[in-house]
Amino acid sequence: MSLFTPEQISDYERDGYVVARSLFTAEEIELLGETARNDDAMDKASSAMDDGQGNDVRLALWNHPGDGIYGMFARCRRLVNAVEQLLGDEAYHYHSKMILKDAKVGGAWAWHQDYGYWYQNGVLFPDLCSVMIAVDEATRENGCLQVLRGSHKLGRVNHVLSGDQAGAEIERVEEAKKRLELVHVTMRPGDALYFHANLLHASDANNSERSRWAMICCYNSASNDPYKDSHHPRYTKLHKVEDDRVLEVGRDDAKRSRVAFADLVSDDQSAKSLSENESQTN
Ligand SMILES: O=C(O)CCC(=O)C(=O)O
Repeated sequence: MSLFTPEQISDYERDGYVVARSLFTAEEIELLGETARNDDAMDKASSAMDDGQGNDVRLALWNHPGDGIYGMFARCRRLVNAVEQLLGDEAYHYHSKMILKDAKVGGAWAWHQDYGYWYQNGVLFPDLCSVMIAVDEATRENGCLQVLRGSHKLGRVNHVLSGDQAGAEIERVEEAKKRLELVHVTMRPGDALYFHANLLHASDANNSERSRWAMICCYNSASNDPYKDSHHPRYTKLHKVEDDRVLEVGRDDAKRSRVAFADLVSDDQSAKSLSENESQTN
């Protein structure tokens, strides 16, 4: 089944993103949120990175989608078929992550392109797409994602390390802001934002009383297999599942979580390789 209309595909090509409203039902998204909030392994695996503004951003990441509820979201036909429409190619799972942006303390994300990181991993083309699934409602108050509409057309902008995060060069971002519209992407639980790997995006800290958790599933094109090994997988066939597996697995306590979380401190070399590159040139 193809999800997006030709108009939505044109929107994605022009803007670098498109939102699929209510991609997941209230029951599906509640099961996802409940599993994640009770997932001790996720909590332990989650790492806090300094946002450089006095708060921490917390996230947990896993490379292979698995057979639990996280995997059913990342592998279900309604979501993946739409990614393949946008990529114009077979998609494979590059990794997924949960952004645990807690009430009052959840940190800000600097302006960046995902490809600013992934370029370091031997990925030649920016032919990747991320899908941000709102677990909680995302509003301006709790730090929803912000995007610069059309910024995927800038190509890859240099990224530099600031605190624990890599951000796009600030001068370019400021100039891009003068020419491109800044959009706050507010979302209801179950909405999904599909966005291009070169889209500039950021978010503010969460100073509100309400958490803003979101799961982001990232896909690479099969034809864009990285030319070298990194901490994210090279081409690995993605086995799609029928859409009703989300609920079936979600309702079965014994089957819910079950993914191998990455050790972000030792495994995530993208930011580290940026700092190494910088010191080489300095
Ligand atoms: O959840 C957010 O606010 C931003 C997350 C993000 O940009 C990322 O994981 O690359």
